[in-house]
Parts: sequence; C-alpha cells; structure tokens
Amino acid sequence: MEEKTISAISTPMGVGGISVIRLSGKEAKNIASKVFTPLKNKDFNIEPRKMYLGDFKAKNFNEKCMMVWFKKPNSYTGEDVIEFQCHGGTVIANGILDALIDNGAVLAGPGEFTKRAFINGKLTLDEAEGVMDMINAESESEVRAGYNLLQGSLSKEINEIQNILTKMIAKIEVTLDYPENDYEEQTANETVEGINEIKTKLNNILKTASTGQIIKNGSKVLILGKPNVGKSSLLNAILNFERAIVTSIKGTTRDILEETYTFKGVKFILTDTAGLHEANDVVEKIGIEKAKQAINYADVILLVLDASEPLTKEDEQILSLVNNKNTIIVKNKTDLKNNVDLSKYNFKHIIEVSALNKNGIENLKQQIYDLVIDENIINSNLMITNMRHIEAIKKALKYADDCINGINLGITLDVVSIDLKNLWLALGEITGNNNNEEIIDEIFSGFCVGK
Ligand SMILES: Nc1nc2c(ncn2[C@@H]2O[C@H](COP(=O)(O)OP(=O)(O)OP(=O)(O)O)[C@@H](O)[C@H]2O)c(=O)[nH]1
Ligand SMILES: [Mg+2]
Repeated sequence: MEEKTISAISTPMGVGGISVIRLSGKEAKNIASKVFTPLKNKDFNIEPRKMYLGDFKAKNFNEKCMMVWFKKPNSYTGEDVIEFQCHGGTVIANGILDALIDNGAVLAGPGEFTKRAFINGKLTLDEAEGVMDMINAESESEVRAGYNLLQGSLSKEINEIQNILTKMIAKIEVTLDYPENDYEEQTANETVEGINEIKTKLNNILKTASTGQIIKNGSKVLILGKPNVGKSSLLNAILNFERAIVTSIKGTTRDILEETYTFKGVKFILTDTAGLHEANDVVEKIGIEKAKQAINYADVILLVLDASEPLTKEDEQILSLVNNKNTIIVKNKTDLKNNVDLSKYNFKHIIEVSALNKNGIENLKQQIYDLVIDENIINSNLMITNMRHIEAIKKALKYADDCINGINLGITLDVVSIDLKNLWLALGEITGNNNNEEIIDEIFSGFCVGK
C-alpha cells in the first residue's frame, strides 16, 4: 500500500515565538514546492539540511517563514521530511497546515511520525517509547531514563540475548537434522547452560524495575500521626510553601491532601492526612479511614511525633500500624524541649526536625530519597521504567523456566525449541523485533549445512 504524505503541527497550540509544521512522506518536497517559494531560490532547487527563508502562500494569507528539507533516509521518520518554522500563533500554523492538506498531505494521526520511524527501522519500539517518556517527563530522572531508552540501552541488551537464542535454536535444529551424530544430550546440556545465563541477564534487568517504576510514577510519601503533631506544617515545610491549613486546633486536616515535589530530579508525591485518633465527627472519621488505607500504597511513611510531649496511647497505636522497613519516625517540634522516649522501639530511621523553623527538612528529604532510590541503578544506563517491558521480561523468564524444566523432564529437543522460540518472541515484544520469519531466515542463512 502506498503510504500517504502526512502533516501536523508539532509545537503546542497557542501564541509563541515560532511554530513548527511537519510534513513527511514521498510527496513532501512536491507539496512544499506548491506553497513555499524560497526568496533566493525561486525554482525550488533546494538542498537537504539547509534552512531557507521564503514566502508561504496559505489560502487567505501569506507568511514569511523558514523551511528545511531532511532527505530520505536521513530524517526522523526515515522518509522525506519538510519542516516549516513559522511565526508562532494558532491561525498562522493552522493556515499552513490547511494549505499543505489542500495540496495533497493528510493529517497525521497521534504518534504517526514516530510510528513511521519505527516501521522504517529508525527506532525500535522501546526507543520510540523512550521518546514518549522524555516528552511526558515530569522530572529530570524521567528524562534521563527516556534518553537512555532512546539511545538503545535496552534494545541493545535485548538484541544480544535474542542473538544468543537464535544460535541456540539453530544448534537444536542441526542436532535434530543429524540424529546420527548423537549430539542430543550435549546440545540439551549446552541449552540449559545458555538459558541459565540468559536468566541471569534478564533478572539483572528486572532488578532495576522497582527504582524504574518510582522514576516513572513518582514515589508515594505518606504523612501520618495523631492530631496536632505538625503533619500539615511538615508538608508545607517540605514543599516550601503554605499549601495546607495549619492551626493549633486538633482535627484541622480532615481529608487527604496531595502535592508533588522533586528532590535530586526524582518526583515525590506527598500526602497529608487527618490526625489519627478516636473521632466522633463523621467527616473526620472518613478522613481517618482514608489515611489508614493509604498506608497500603505508600512507598515511604513519615510517622510524625510531637517531640515536646511524652508518647501517648494514640502515638503507640499508630506506631503499631506501620513497619520498620519503610517508615521514618519524624520527631517534630525539636525547637521545644525534648520529652519523647523511643527506647522501647527499634525503628531504623529516626530524624529530628522543626517544621516551624524548617530545621532538618533537607536531611529528611535525603532520607526519603535514600529509602526508595538505588543510586547505582539510577546512575547506570539501563533501567526499565515501562510496565510493558517488565511484563515482557517476566514472560520471557517464564519460557526460560519452561525450557529448563522440560529438558530436566527429558522432553525432546523439538519441543524445547518451541519454548525457546516463544522466549525469543517475548523479548522481541520489547523492541518490536518479533517477526517469526526473521528468526527462520537467520537460522538458515547462518547455519545452513548444505541442504
Ligand atoms: N513549636 C513548634 N510548633 C509546631 C511545629 N510544627 C507545628 N507546630 C504547631 O503545631 C500546631 C499544629 O500544627 P499542624 O501542622 O496543623 O498539625 P497537624 O498534625 O496537621 O494537625 P491536624 O491536622 O489537626 O491533625 C500548630 O499550632 C503549629 O504551629 C514545630 O516544629 N515547632
Ligand atoms: Mg493537619
């Protein structure tokens, strides 16, 4: 099927310095020549990758703008691409787009330029996802993770594993084709060895997923404590603006309140809650219930105590609700005299702050960060953040186990080979390289023994 030449406005709608309108496909240059006349090149004898100032003739107005041609295959989509940079503003950009469509282009669908880049082999699927991640990023660490994907950090690793698998499958095919050589047992042993190595590689990639998920979705930090200990004051101090209402009246906060902040380029979602106690008020009761439920979804819990008072029954009940692992005990109001005794507890993370004077807040942010972020992973090039990749790797690991179990149970190599192909395909889902024909071609081109 003949691919249509597509066009779209690539910059956000609204008033701005410039807008960019893209055109991609076989007819890009031809369509552009009908509406754009370079000032110093009236016969449209243009060279690639050179900016041309010229006159764009839209239906109801003319515009003086820039144009550049990226010649196939050296463009984002791998096709001929023309980009117009016009004066910013919706009317001008829309008028240019309309003119391109009137002259034969069709409106691009969502992500269609990147989809074409994938189809034309400019990007693998995961690299294309990296582009999307970078565009949608809400924190610098998300941009870095997206950039690494775009650079092919994951696809390179996956391709390597697929190549090893291809050789293993080919070896099995050869063994089966030449039964007289009696290599079955040796091939089976080598296959188990090879799959175990692949499993290690995949498990190492999978280990990066929990940090990756936090980079992608943000880390959920929940503030808990009895009324009046300074939970809302702490939220305000961390955010560095007066987001929540603070009063000396117990039960000031009645509903969950959520706000995000970033620390060292990582996004954190901070939640303030109603003070936990035996409430009579219906609204407060609902708020308290919500706070208790939120414990299940939190990555980190900040359990706030009023350091100026001895522990009360309410404090002790709350301390029993949380676990040691992901809880930071925040002793607040340390600007007052210390009266709290935690010696009968063995909480690992205890930190002293004064939300009022903003003392100890940076230290607290660092501790929260350290609890959820593995710096080795975040600083490495390979980290998976995408659920689709995580699922594909888990699926691949399952096929890997099926292969090993099958061999141990003594099933024949032709059946093992099916699991290996499934493993290959599961990995191919990540990069988009799961074309069955390709694996068959590979096998016969690389290992043909004269049949
Ligand atoms: N001295 C001192 N007072 C503080 C500190 N933090 C908060 N307070 C005071 O404690 C009182 C309660 O503060 P909030 O932040 O509203 O406490 P809360 O835990 O959110 O209370 P509820 O929403 O009612 O559960 C206010 O009068 C604050 O000014 C602190 O670090 N030092
Ligand atoms: Mg409050």
